[in-house]
Amino acid sequence: MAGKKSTSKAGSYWGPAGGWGSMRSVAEIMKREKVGPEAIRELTRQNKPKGFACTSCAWPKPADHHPAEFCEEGAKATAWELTSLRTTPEFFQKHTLTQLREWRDYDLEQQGRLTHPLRYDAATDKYVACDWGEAFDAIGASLKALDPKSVVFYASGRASLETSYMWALMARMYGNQNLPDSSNMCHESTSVGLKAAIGVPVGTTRLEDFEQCDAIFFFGQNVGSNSPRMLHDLRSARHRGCEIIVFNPLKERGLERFTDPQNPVEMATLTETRIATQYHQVRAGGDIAAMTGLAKFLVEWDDAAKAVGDTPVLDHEFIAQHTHDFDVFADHVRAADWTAIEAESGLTREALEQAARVYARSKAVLGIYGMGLTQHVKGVDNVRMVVNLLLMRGNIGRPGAGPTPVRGHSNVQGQRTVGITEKTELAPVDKLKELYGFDPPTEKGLDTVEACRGVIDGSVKAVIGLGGNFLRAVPETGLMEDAWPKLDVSVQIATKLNRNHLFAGRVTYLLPCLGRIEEDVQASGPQVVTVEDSTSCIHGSRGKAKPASPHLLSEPAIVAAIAKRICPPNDRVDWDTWVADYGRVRDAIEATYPDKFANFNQRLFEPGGFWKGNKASERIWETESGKAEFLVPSELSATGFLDKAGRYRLMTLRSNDQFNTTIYGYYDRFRGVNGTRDVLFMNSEDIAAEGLHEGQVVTLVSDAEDNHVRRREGLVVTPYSIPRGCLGAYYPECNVLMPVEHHAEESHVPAAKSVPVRFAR
Ligand SMILES: Nc1nc2c(c(=O)[nH]1)N[C@H]1C(S)=C(S)[C@@H](COP(=O)(O)OP(=O)(O)OC[C@H]3O[C@@H](n4cnc5c(=O)[nH]c(N)nc54)[C@H](O)[C@@H]3O)O[C@H]1N2
Ligand SMILES: Nc1nc2c(c(=O)[nH]1)N[C@H]1C(S)=C(S)[C@@H](COP(=O)(O)OP(=O)(O)OC[C@H]3O[C@@H](n4cnc5c(=O)[nH]c(N)nc54)[C@H](O)[C@@H]3O)O[C@H]1N2
Ligand SMILES: [Mo]
Repeated sequence: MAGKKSTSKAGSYWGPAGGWGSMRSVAEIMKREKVGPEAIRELTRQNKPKGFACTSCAWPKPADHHPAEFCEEGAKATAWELTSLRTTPEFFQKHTLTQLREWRDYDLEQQGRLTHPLRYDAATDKYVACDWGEAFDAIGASLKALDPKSVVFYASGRASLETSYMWALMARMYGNQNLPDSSNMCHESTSVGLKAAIGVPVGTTRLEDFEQCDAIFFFGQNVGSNSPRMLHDLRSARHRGCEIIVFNPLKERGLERFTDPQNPVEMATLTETRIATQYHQVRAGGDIAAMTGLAKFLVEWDDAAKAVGDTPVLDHEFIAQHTHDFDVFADHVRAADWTAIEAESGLTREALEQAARVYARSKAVLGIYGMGLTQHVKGVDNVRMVVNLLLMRGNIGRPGAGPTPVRGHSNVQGQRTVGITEKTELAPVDKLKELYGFDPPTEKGLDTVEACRGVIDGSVKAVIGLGGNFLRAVPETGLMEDAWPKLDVSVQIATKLNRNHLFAGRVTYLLPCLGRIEEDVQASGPQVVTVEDSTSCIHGSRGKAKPASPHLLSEPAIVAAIAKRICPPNDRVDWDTWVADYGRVRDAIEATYPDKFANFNQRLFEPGGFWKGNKASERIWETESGKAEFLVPSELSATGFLDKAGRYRLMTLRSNDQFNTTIYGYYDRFRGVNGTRDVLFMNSEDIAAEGLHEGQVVTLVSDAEDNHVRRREGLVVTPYSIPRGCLGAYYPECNVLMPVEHHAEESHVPAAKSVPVRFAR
């Protein structure tokens, strides 16, 4: 299964985000997935009250929705799930896992939906169909034979609140909280950073804040590809005159300009809205420096105003009443050195002054950010610098202002809300004890990085995956793939075949489940599930499509069946009743978290979702000091390593044609890359300095200086507008270059946006 020949011409796409390009792209995937009329009908129900919540990103679903409340990426996600293609037991009869490991991620998933539960047969190196009872009994028996401490329950952020609650409870009743989830690779830097700084682990803003802000500071998030529905909010904000100041090493099209595919006039006249009013191509890892520069201007202007009795630049009343340690922070930025700030950020003092001027004159500012901030060794400091900046002018807890992390998976925030966490302090230990009469474990569980370490060193004996593609998404994929076959138990609950499934342990099962768009009928009738979006609003979701196969079980049914076999009997936890009626799971969620989920079952379909509340947005600070905390970052660079000759900062990126490890296609339209993913984005001056040329095929090696050899061959040098010393390439194909120990210090998020690499000679 060789890849198509590259026709890459990076930077050659001139169209806006959205527009006709987006319509064409949707049409293509509909054709490729051979979807029927049902999928088209489902699209009209996407993100609407009584419809289903899109399985793509976590951007909020508005109360007054558009006629079509989906975007290019959402349509692709729907087509992907409702494909008419099937990966049947006959397929597995034809291919051994050894053969399939040569296939591309794209080709694996392109076989379509899994149809039958499968057991791995070592003798033939193939998956064979089995029945559900056999699978559950074998999984149950093998897990019961293990020390619970050696078992990991990984969750990808798509599973519903109901499934997630059951999943976390199962792990704790079984005897651990080894509950890593995709959030551990994603916004955990947010959860740790915001919690420490403002007392809540999530953003404080909501959709209506986009109607009230007069500036948006936008760091390291690629809206056009990863949360396109937000483009509507940005576009309206721009039309009101709101300024949008972008910090991103790459000129991302969605941040530059947008044509609304839902607006016939814009489409017909090719009208675009310019999104960014300032675009700063910061170096990868340079945001702490850039924000220090902004803060330095603000403090200096404020000092100057004070000296002559002018109107202050900072909100001193807010700072005095609501914050802690401002003086320490202010002294730190006063002392910061401009030469160092310019060198690390790659931005001039004049450029930073321009941005700071906008901040200083704006009454309400949103700080929006994504993986460009969280996935660094100093990812938590990055997040806290955004908070510092906002706090300086009271930009938290009032309309149009506040930190706005853009979450990834459609329910990743919700999973943490209902107990999927390895951290005891975040688990509802007392409530679980009170409700179910058992002693939940209090020993900290394994997060993703720790789980990887455990797989590599052999202390982890079993990994059970609720969705996702753990082995492909994690760092150090070389050592991880080598170590996986040593597992005693490897179980994956999934909708489509992916690379993780091609690595077997001693006992290995692949369990196919219903997707969220499909009808889920249980004893009490058709079921509804719920998800939480990036702004803490909770939405019901009703699947209506015909299931891909009659042999599929729902995620709650699979979790319950495993739980019944591995957890001690408990007459207060009736797994079967929960599966028969998910409303009973919601009752349990409400009982466990009464303040967030009051009247849960009555509020499933409130337009725009129901808001679970947020203390920081009311300026109630549940922090150590009882106030919002300023933080002095420990270093100016977020990378965690020193620059040196030959060393580059590699950013691993998503294209416009993928959802994480799911590769929809090979056309990264916005970046002008077609037919290949083996590209290496590089500054022309660096290309010349390295003695390379456009189109040359090169090998990158790890420059982590930890005595591990990590190589990625076959990357095509592609000149691109990117700061010197930085490289860009696609995730997950470059994860092999990421050391497992290269992660955010406090949150353990793998530092995927500044990986130290050099060219192999
Ligand atoms: N269609 C689609 N939608 C998705 C996903 C998908 O794969 N496809 N994934 C979902 C998930 S799980 C997540 S977490 C989100 C991810 O969405 P994003 O947060 O947008 O993540 P990335 O695409 O990895 O890259 C983020 C951006 O950060 C920039 N960047 C890299 N390094 C730095 C840096 O040091 N500083 C700054 N300022 N910028 C930097 C990159 O140029 C890129 O534009 O999207 C979600 N939505
Ligand atoms: N280098 C690098 N690595 C990264 C990142 C990066 O930017 N750079 N980003 C990180 C981030 S932010 C994240 S969130 C992770 C993503 O890591 P994961 O969440 O583990 O990966 P996904 O690719 O989203 O998982 C795709 C698989 O999920 C399964 N699936 C899809 N829908 C369903 C469903 O409804 N139910 C079930 N049970 N299974 C389903 C399908 O089998 C599909 O193959 O990757 C991380 N890894
Ligand atoms: Mo993510």
